[in-house]
Amino acid sequence: MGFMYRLLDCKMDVKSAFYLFSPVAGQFKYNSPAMTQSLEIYRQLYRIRRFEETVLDNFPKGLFYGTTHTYLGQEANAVGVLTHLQEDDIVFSNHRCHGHFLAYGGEMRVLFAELMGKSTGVCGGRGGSQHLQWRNFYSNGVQGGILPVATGMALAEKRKESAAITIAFLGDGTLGEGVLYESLNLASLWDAPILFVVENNLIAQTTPIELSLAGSITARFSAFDIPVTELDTSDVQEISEQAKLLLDETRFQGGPRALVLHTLRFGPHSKGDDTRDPELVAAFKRERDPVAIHAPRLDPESRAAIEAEVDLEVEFAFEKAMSDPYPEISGQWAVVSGQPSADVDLQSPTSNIQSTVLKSINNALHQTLSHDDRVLVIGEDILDPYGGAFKVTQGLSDAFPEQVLTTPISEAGIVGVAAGMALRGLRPVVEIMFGDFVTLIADQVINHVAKFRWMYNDQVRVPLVIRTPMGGRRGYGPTHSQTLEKLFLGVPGLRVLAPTALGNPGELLAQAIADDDPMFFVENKLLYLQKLQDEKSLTDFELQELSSAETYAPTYSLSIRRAPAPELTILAYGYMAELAREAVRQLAYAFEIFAELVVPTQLSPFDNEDVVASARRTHKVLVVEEGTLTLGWGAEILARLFESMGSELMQARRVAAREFPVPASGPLEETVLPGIDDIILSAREMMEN
Ligand SMILES: Cc1ncc(C[n+]2csc(CCOP(=O)(O)OP(=O)(O)O)c2C)c(N)n1
Repeated sequence: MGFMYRLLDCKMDVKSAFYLFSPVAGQFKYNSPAMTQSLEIYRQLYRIRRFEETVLDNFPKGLFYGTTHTYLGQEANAVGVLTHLQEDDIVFSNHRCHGHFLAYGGEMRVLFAELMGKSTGVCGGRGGSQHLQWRNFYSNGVQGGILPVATGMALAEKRKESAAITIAFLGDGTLGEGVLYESLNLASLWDAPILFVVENNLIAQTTPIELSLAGSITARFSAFDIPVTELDTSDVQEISEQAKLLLDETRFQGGPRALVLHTLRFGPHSKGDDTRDPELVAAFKRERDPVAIHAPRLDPESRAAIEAEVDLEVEFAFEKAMSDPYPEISGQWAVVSGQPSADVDLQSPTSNIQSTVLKSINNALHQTLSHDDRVLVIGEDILDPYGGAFKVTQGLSDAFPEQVLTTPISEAGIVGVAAGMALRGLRPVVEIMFGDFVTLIADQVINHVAKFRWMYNDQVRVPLVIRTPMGGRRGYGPTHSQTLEKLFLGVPGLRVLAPTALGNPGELLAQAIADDDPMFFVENKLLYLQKLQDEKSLTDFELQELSSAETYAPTYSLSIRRAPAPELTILAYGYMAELAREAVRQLAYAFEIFAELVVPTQLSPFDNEDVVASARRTHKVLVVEEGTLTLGWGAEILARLFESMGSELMQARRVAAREFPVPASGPLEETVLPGIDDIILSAREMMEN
C-alpha cells in the first residue's frame, strides 16, 4: 500500500479542527482525499517554516521575551509523526516545541502571543516559548525531566483504559540525562503506550554529538527491550509512513516504541548562537530541506495558494498577537491554603488514641485506596510482606494489588511518572524510602510538579503526594538521617506538611491525597511508633487547635494546665514538637518558666498568624528544628515575626542541628542534633536576659 493510501486511514481530528476554524479555511478545491492529505501536509510544513522565520526575524526588534529554539529544518519530524494523532493522544515536547505545537493543531496567534508574553498566549504569557499546554499538548524546557512525566501520562491512560497513546520528543543531547533511562526502564517494565521520538540533529546547543554521545542511540532503547526504528531522512512521507506503523503498534499492541530520526537543524540553537560552519549549514539546506523535498509533490497552483494563505495567516496572527493585552498578577497564589477537591469522597480515617502515628498513616492509606481507585501507592520495596523500609505500607499490596506499585530504585523517575499520572487524573502517593533521597527528586518537584499548575496558566492540576521519612537518632549515618525539607520550603506551588503525634496524622494525609495540589509530606522516623496524643493523654497540658489559616492542616497550641500566662513562645514541628513538649514540661516544673508550644503541621507556605498571636502575648520566641541552623525554617519564621512585630518582638532564638553531616555514632549524633537540653538551655537564657 502506498503512502498516500496509508494516509487515508489516519484520523486528523485536531488538524481538521484547526482547518475548520482557520481564517483561511475552505478556500481549496481538492481533487482527492489523498491529494488533500498531501496539501495539508505541505501546509503544516510551510506553517512551521514561516512561523519560525517570523520569530527569528522579529526577535531583534525586542518583541518577544526570553529566547526561542526554532524548528527550522526539522519540520518533517513533527508533521510526519503528529499527522497520525487521534484526538485523545498526548504529546509531550521539549524546549524546541513550536513545530510540535503547530503540527499538533495549535494556532499561530496564541503561540506568537505566548512568546510576546500576552494574556492571550497559550499559557497567558506565564510559560513563554518553552512551556506550553493546550488540550493534550504539554512542553517543558528541562532536558530529560519531561520523559518520566510523559511515561506516567501513558500509564495513566492505560490504567483508565482509554485508547490514548503518548508521544514524547527529545533531542540527541538529552540522551545524556539519567532520568531518561529511568523512564525507559519504567516504560518497558510497565508496558506504557508511549512513542519516544529522538530528533538527532547532531548537535546539542553548541556541542556536536561526537563530544556528547558514546555508543549507539538505538542500542539504548533495545537495552530496555523497546523496539526502535531509525530513519535518516527529511522526507515527511518516509517519516509519516514509519511513524504510522509505530503508532499503530503502540496503540494496538501496547508498550513503548522508539523512533530515532536523524535530522538537521537549519537555524541557530536559539537566536545568534550557531557555532557551525556556515558552509555546512548551507549544504544541509540545499540537500535536506523538508519543505523543498515535499513541494514538488504538489501542483504549482495549489502550492502557491497554500503559501499565500499561510503567509496571510502568519501576518494576521502576528498582528493580532501584537495588539493583545499583557496579563496581570494580582494577590497571592491560591495554594497557600489548600482545600480537598470537591470530587473526592473523603472518608475521615478513624483516629484511635491507642494507635501510633505509623498505624494512623497506614490506616489512612488503606481507607483512601479502598474508597478511590484513582489513588495509587508507589515506591521502592513497599510490597507485602516487607511493607516498606519503615512498614508504613504494610498490608496495602495484599489488599489492593492493582493500586500498590513497587518500583525500581529510580526516585526521579518514580516522582516524574507519578506527576504524569496526576496530570491525567490519578491521585498517586509516592513513598521516597529515606528523606535523604529527595535530592534526587528535586528537578521533578521544583521544575515540574510544583510549576505545572501555574506555568500552564491554571489549566492543569497535579494531585500528587510525596511522603518520606526524615530525621536522625537511628544511627543511620550521614546519608540516611538528614532533615532536608528546608530544600523544598518556599517552592511556589508546593505545600510542605509535617504531621505530629497530635491530632490525627492519618486524616492529614487523607486530606493531602484529596487535595488537587502537590504535597510534600514529611514524616519523622521517630514519630512512627509514638502514640497519638490528645487532651486526655496529655495530662499536664491544655491542648488547643488554632485555626486562623484557611487550611485543613491544623496548628496546635500546648501550655501547662492551670499555669500562669506563658512568657515564652516555643515553635516546633514534627518530632521536635515531642521534644519541645517535654522541654516545656521541665521548664515549668524545674524552673518555673511557662511557655506556650505552638506546633504547625503546614510548614510551607507558612501562615504567620498563630505564631504572631502567641508572640504578641509573650514577646519572646524560640524556634526549634531538626535541620541545620543556617537559612532554615526558623530563620524564615523569625524574619517574618520581626517584619510583623518590629520591636514588639523582644527576643528571638533558634535551636537547630549543628552544621555537620549527621554522624552515625550515637554520642556524636546526640551532639549534632538538637535535644531537650538544648531547648531548655536556650529558653532559660532567654528568660534570664
Ligand atoms: C537539564 C537541562 N540542562 C541544560 C539545558 C540547557 N539547554 C537547553 S536546550 C539544550 C540542548 C539540547 O540538545 P538536544 O537535546 O540535542 O536538543 P536540540 O536543542 O538539539 O533540539 C541545552 C543544553 C536545559 N534546558 N536543561
